Amino acid sequence: MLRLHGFAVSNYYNMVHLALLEKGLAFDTATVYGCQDETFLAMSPRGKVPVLQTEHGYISETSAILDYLEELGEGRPLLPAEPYARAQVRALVKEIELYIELPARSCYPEAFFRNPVDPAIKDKARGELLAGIATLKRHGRFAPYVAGEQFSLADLYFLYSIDLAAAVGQKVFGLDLLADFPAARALLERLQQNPHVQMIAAQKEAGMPGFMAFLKSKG
Ligand SMILES: N[C@@H](CCC(=O)N[C@@H](CS)C(=O)NCC(=O)O)C(=O)O
Repeated sequence: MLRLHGFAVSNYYNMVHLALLEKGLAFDTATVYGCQDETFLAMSPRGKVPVLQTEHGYISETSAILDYLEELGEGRPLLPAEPYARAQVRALVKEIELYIELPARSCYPEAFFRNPVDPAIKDKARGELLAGIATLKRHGRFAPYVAGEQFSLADLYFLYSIDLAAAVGQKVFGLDLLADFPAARALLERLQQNPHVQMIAAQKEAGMPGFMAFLKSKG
């Protein structure tokens, strides 16, 4: 059986968790925080979560895990059948990851842990975030899902990147990144009605004290 390693506060872990639930695959979970211990690096070469344990071995990197799950060909597909449409979903995934999640992440210390971020890094992140949101406005279809009529991998990245990016916009830059993006706000509301999304949100809340204790133990 598949085993998902990671922790419920991690947005990347939650992308894979939601994919497994939506696809209806059998799996269980094991709590582990990303770290540089040799034993964990043997599972995840860069020391990050999520990691998927399969009958063949471990897979790290969210997009590789999600592709693997699609290629198993079991359960509900989260990519369209047609190659051009698949490429559009993958492009949206990359755009959200590279141009929204990653610049927002560079400001997480200040937004969520009261840990000031270097002004030069913030400046760069602000410009990149604005360009990333503009990219999503241009490319996303929101009909009602990011890539069109079907829930897809792009919605996983959207759901678990946009909320954090919006919080960074608000807390670090005093910007409402979704102010003139009603389609994105409507999709967030729709996705939050999904029982699996609600379950993951409850697990995130329940996992917060353990994660904070882990951070404290690292000093
Ligand atoms: N590129 C990785 C990013 C995953 C990632 O950033 N995971 C974070 C948690 S959300 C992590 O493991 N951080 C722990 C660390 O860096 O020590 C992926 O796509 O899976």
